[in-house]
Amino acid sequence: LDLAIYRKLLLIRRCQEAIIAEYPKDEIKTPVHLDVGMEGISVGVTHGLPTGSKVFGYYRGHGLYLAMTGETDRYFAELYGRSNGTGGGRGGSMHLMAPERGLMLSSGIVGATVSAATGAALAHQYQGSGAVVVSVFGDAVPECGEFWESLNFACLHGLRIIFVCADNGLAAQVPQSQRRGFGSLQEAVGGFECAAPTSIDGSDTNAVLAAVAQAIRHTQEHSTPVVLTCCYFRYYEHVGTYEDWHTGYRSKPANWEALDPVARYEQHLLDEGVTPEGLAAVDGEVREQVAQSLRRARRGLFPADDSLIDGVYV
Ligand SMILES: Cc1ncc(C[n+]2csc(CCOP(=O)(O)OP(=O)(O)O)c2C)c(N)n1
Ligand SMILES: [Mg+2]
Repeated sequence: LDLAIYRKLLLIRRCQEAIIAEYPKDEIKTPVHLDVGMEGISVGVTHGLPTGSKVFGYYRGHGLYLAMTGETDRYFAELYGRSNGTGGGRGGSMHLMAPERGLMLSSGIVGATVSAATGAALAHQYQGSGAVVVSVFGDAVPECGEFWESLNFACLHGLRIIFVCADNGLAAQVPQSQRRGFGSLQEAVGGFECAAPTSIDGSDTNAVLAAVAQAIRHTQEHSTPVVLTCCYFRYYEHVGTYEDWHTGYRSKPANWEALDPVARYEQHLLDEGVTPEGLAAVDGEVREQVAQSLRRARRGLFPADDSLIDGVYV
């Protein structure tokens, strides 16, 4: 089981390393919001979900997609704008989704998927389903009215929903101190009828797994929402494939290594007795999968010209 988690973490990391290597060739036209550094959250919140659960993500969503599907053919096809991509080559990196695997929605509009997630939790309640909904969003979302309306509605109706704030402290280049009229999200939701345990180190995959397992139990037993904040460090610029230390709005932390969720999980496995060769074998498989999918994606067909306005409602 632990190796299955490792495989997911590594798949997310290796896919994004491939994007970073390929992007300068300008064949991938979609903007990319990389979530390197966030792997522990993407895997931790999706790994142990009960059957029938639904996840609503957002534009920084490579990890959620890869953790929930494990597939890379349609993923890379989408990034290369090919017709066999997850969105027929039209959605790009901000709209990776797989409804058939429970990843229902993604959007480039900040906050937009939170109310849809809340609606899905209401549908579950109507249907008498014990499944949970997970709404994953960035730390700018609690500055949007839509978040508070959704939270209010979910608390009022006792919905089984887990709100997960993937907190990197930044909205593009702007720190929370310049945006928020409140302190922490956990404190701010204190008056609502929901559970809001203290925030979690999102680069510690095991901590996220444990917190989400606890949140699932809580929302199922008490029929109240749970609000989790998972802190992590965004490695690259807000959008694009470069590091941006030189721009001056943030600096590289001293405890850099401790913030790497993949390295931390590797250490956990080594401590558990997994051999370095065992880890290398997983890495070899993942690298091969990524290389093959990349090759196939670049050979894929672009959408036909006469399909230009398919899916456009006028
Ligand atoms: C409604 C809306 N307002 C503004 C924007 C412009 N915008 C794009 S990303 C972003 C920052 C969001 O930050 P956060 O929610 O913390 O997510 P992160 O990018 O850090 O993962 C903003 C303001 C937008 N896309 N949608
Ligand atoms: Mg942020």
